[in-house]
Amino acid sequence: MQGTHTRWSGWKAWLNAIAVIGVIALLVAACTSGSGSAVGADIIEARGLTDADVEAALKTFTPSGTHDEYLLFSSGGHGGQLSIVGVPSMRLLKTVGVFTPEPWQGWGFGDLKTEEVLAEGDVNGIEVRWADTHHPALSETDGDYDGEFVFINDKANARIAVIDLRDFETKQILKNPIAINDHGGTMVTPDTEWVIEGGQYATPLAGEWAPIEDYEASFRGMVTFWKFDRASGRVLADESFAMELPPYWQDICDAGKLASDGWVFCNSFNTEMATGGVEDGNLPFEGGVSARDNDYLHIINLEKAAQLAAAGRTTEMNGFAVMTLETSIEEGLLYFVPEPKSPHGVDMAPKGDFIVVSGKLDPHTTVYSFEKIQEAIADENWTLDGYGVPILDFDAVLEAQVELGLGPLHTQFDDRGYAYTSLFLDSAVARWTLGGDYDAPEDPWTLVTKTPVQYNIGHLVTAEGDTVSPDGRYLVSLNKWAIDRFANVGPLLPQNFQLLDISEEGETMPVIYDMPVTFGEPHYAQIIKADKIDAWETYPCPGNPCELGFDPATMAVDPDSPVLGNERIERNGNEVEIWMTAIRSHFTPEHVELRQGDHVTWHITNVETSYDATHGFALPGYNINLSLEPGETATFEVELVNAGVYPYYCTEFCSALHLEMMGYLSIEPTG
Ligand code: CUK
Ligand code: CUA
Repeated sequence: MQGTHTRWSGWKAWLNAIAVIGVIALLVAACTSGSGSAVGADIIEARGLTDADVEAALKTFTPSGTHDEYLLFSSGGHGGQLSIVGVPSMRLLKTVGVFTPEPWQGWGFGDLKTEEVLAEGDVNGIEVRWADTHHPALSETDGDYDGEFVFINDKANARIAVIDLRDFETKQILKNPIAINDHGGTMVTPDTEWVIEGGQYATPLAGEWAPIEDYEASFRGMVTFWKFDRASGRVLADESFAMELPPYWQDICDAGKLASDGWVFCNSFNTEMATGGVEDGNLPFEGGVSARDNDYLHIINLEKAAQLAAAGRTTEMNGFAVMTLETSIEEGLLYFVPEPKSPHGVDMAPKGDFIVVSGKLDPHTTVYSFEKIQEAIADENWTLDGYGVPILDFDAVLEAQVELGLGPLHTQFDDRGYAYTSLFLDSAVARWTLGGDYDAPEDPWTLVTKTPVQYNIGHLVTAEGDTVSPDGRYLVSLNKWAIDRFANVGPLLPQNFQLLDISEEGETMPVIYDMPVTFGEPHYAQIIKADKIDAWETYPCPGNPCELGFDPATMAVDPDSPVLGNERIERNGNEVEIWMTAIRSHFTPEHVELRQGDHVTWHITNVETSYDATHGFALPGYNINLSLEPGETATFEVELVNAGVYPYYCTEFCSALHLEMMGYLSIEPTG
């Protein structure tokens, strides 16, 4: 089935290419024949477009009403959100509120269910309402995206979030109980049993304090495995565990698949254990951390670790199950392999056979064989590091090194045996061939071509490019700098997503679109076939006659939901409860007459069942702003500290009489 699908995609790419060439031929013919009436010829001339420009336009233009074939799920960077972009049109479709309040979605402005999720991310009683998101991870079944959930990490505060793709809303935020910050997250195992969150800058674990002079003894790295329960759509913290690691800076992780299913791979840096302090005459971090020629790829036997964790071979830190470094060494759960020159990025090839790591300061990318790693472990072909972790022999596990260019970082794959690596210093995307069983069109392990990108590429992503069956077709280069690409909008520039057409074999791999990115620095993104997403059009209305008032937090009808015809205000002393409905174009009730000092619990249901009939609810002066999607119920609580007359109103232009969709909250002064 998958094979047929891939071949058909290949054919479609061909047909598209033929269609594009056909249109260009027509345009050119029209031009040269001097027929002034040919569609486009005037425009091409007036705008000074080249053939390549016209081809790029034809490949990306998506006529009104037609939909993109792929969706890109992008990290929102230090905006703390997740954004969804159509591919190939590169139209921004949605930014989902995750760690940061988001007014359009009423995310974090009174709506209790949203406030509760955001509060799950509080850190030791401190409200943290932003995040530095790096790596989104779409849920997988058998190593392929299934379109059900997406996870994302917060590097700054060691948190992860769960977003349900039925309604594209964040359902859960988890603060890692033992870590201050993270980076190697989120990644998922092939059936999404585990969500991986690797650490970054080592600290004493569980929020403990130790002097920096005690770094080697008291600071530690970590990787956390969060158990995901698909049925409830939640991570189960009680069944999750972490592994204590040496105080190297774990960087990015990837899960094994197929041949390597059950294993996890994280690269690291600062195995020097540099502690900085340039102001005291010490080597600065940038020098100290990159002093050695090698750091260590961490190779973790997750399957065995999970069995031991379930059997209680963990200790508790801050109420969380942690497998000590001692246990991991004793049980053979952790191995290292040297990785050259400031490594960044670790990417598992589609068949689960090769692990690709790039050293930022090495022009080569290094490919390890999972099979050889297993042999080296079986043969005990290792030396020990300072903490007693076996370091496998580099030459014994090396499959290939491919010279690509300057500053290689991250790698993705396609369906033809090509790998694509970002070159930060070269500002380029390199296409090269995998060896082994991949049957690439050119010789194995060779650089095929490089396409310049603008500028300073970090991650790159191909369509389904980190799954067991990548699609190829499109590649998005996530560039850190835009410089001259867009009109000057002041000293803070957008970043630049560039779309590359990778459907042709060999050396042709053009940039066909530039998209300015204005939501923080996205690091990673994933591209999924759009038809895998089966999102709701409106919130469900179960039963017959059906019951409206769905609560996205419980994914069920709220038993307290207001019902048409039974809207009311009930008072019990200073406690007031309101059941309100919203429908085009009125709220019921329209007069809410209360007293200063009242404490109000206010429910509103949007009783619409039409696609896109969203209402908003804004209450001035009290920081209340809700988004009520069709069929949804929301509840907020408010303490009426200030008297006055407050017009509440709908914020979505929902009908011709939208402006009239309002009411008065009258708060009578007391004393
Ligand atoms: S990282 Cu930013 S370019 Cu967080 Cu995956 Cu490499
Ligand atoms: Cu409802 Cu405007």
